[in-house]
Amino acid sequence: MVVLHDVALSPYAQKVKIALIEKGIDFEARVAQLGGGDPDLARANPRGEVPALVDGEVRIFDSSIILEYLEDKWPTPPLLPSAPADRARVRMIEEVCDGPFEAACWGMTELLVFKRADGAAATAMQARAAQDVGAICGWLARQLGDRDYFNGVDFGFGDIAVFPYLQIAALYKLAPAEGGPLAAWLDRVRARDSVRRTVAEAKAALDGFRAVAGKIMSGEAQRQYRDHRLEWMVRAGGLDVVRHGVDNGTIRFSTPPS
Ligand SMILES: N[C@@H](CCC(=O)N[C@@H](CS)C(=O)NCC(=O)O)C(=O)O
Repeated sequence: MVVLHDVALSPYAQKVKIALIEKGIDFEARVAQLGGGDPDLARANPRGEVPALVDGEVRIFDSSIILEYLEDKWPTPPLLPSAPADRARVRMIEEVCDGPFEAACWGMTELLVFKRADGAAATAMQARAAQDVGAICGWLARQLGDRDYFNGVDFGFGDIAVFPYLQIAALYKLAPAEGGPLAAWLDRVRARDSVRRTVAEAKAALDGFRAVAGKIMSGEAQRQYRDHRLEWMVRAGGLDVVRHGVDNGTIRFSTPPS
């Protein structure tokens, strides 16, 4: 059986879980310990990130690469559109969602849960996150156009790519605009079994996340600041947040695989 190294609140892991369920693939979700100290996860993914997928001898990291693998190995039902231009469109949506969209949502978590800044600095950074999410949602609404799904006629990777981030943005009350096309799309997608199960598992993991947050804030474990996230933090005015996190050992950077 396929094993998914999982953290239910991770948007990247959610993408893979929704795809596995949609494709009807039998899998075991194994809860990973982030921040080091999980040899199983380290074997599956030298970056120490979730998601990682183990299929017999095959070990794959990175949610986008895992989705492509699932589509290649289990093509039915297809979750990518068939026309080359549509496939490229969906992959571009995924690129924006996994990059700047995720980074702005993650920035809000750093501020609201991990209390990385306070006072005027925190207010300015939250405003920046809201501005970024608003701009990205405008772009997403144009991508959706008059389609029911980002993927096209049917639900697929285009939708899986957007859901985890729009869901977080909605929790933080940053988006989507009430009554708009993205809100209608979100309602449509939330009604799917794959999404309901993924959301229910994420809600059930909230207490565990608070415990991990406590460990990170006390310096027992570290949050990974990488690529888009790190860039967002610096761009949003959080250079001191990074400096402080490095000094007090609550932040780690990515390390090359060895
Ligand atoms: N590009 C990767 C990103 C995965 C990622 O950053 N996962 C986060 C959880 S949301 C993680 O495991 N971080 C490791 C850590 O915080 O120690 C993907 O698409 O799978």
